[in-house]
Amino acid sequence: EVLQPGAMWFGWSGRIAHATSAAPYLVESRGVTYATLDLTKRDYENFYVGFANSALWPLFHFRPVLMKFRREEYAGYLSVNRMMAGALARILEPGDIVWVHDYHLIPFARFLREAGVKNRIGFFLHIPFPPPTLIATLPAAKELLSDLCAYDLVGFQTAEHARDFRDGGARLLGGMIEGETMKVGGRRTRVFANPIGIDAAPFEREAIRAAQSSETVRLQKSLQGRALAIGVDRLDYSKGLPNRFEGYARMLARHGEHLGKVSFLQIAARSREDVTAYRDLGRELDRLVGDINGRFSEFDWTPLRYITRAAPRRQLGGFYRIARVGVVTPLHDGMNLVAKEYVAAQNPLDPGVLVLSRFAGAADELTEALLVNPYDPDEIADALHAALTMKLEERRRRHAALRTSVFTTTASAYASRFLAALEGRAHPEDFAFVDDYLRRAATREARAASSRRGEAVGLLRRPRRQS
Ligand code: ADQ
Repeated sequence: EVLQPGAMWFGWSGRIAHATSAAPYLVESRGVTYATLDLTKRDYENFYVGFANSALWPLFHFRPVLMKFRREEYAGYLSVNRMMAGALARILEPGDIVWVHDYHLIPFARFLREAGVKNRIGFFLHIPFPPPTLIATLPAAKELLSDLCAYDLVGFQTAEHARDFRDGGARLLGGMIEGETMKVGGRRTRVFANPIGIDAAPFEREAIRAAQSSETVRLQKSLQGRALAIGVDRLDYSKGLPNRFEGYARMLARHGEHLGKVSFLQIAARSREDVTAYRDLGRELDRLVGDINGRFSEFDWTPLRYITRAAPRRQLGGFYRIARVGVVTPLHDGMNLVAKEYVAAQNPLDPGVLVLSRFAGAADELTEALLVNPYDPDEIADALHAALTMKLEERRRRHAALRTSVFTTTASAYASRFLAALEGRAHPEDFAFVDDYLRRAATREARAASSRRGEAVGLLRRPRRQS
């Protein structure tokens, strides 16, 4: 993919160094500048492991009990944001548009403003936003809400997240709401819902190709005619894996006709292992998988195949395509792109069935999936049974509706809508650039490519148009 010259990617390098970089390390590739900064171990622990992933992540996923707030970690979060904003401010040019991504960088615009930056700055939150009573439990709630108001535009995955943010601003900061605009202390911020999507057509093409690959053929052979159910997630407590497995076990116990007739493949890439809650989850799942397989296995059948490594992206499409059921049951999720990828990968003539949590952002659009409350393992069990026994005609009807949605709200639709809102107009010539950018920003695999730890925090400087 050819990026448009003039674009810049700016963010953490994913590396830990003895000293925080004074200036970004610059690499040019095909006219695109990658500007990255190293963090010290202490910065990494306070900013990334600490405040971002042990306070914000659990709270924003409705798990206040898992939230660990420590003032020194919040101070580290602010200081990394200040340092990164200062480094960007020194290389920004007047016409640049700045698009900041995700919860690691909420105060970024405040520090850019303090450094005198007058450019348009937008922010997109990839994860859910908690309602006012929940965000109020965070000791830094008011400060973070007001930091979001330093942006010109704030985007959320769903209308509900956008509304919860506006309600929080009104209740905690006394903000005035006029339609999509929130006014706090003389500043106006537009707040809107802009669901993220995937590059649906290329993903579909890749899936068709991958279905013929040696890996997919091997998987197919190993099934020996059994139906495949598939789950693909990061190993994260927001993804609801224990309830998913329990739901599957209940389905097997209750509907004996599926014994020996279905294989569940769960690919769960280990993630954030520096955070205690993730290690605890790993152990809980090891035990649960052992229980289920011990209880139901036959000498020639394993009901649950469990892999704790990431699968190469080019394989996944083929696996999705041959899976009769796609199981996506997070307890809470900003969007969940796996749900969309599963839909895009299906054969429209003989499609599989998507079982989807009501509390994934994707449920707003993918209403023809089998929607479940992921807190109820029996509801998951019922949906799995319904999916495995669904007639072709109903599978086709549901898939056609899901497919239309996935092919409409694509990655480029998302990006062009955000940029149009940020600038007040659209520039179709930038979309190719943006597509590629999104692959970097929004897909886990791409984050892994740009960062040793599988996650980068980044922002975008839009290409200047040659007029
Ligand atoms: P994530 O929590 O990482 O992202 P998700 O959107 O489901 O969640 O996945 C991102 C990508 O990673 C997908 O392209 C998926 O295929 C890939 N992936 C996930 N598990 C994998 C595995 N085990 N092996 C290989 N690839 C895997 C955050 C938010 C989401 C939001 C996205 C984008 O938490 O709610 O949808 O950002 O905004």
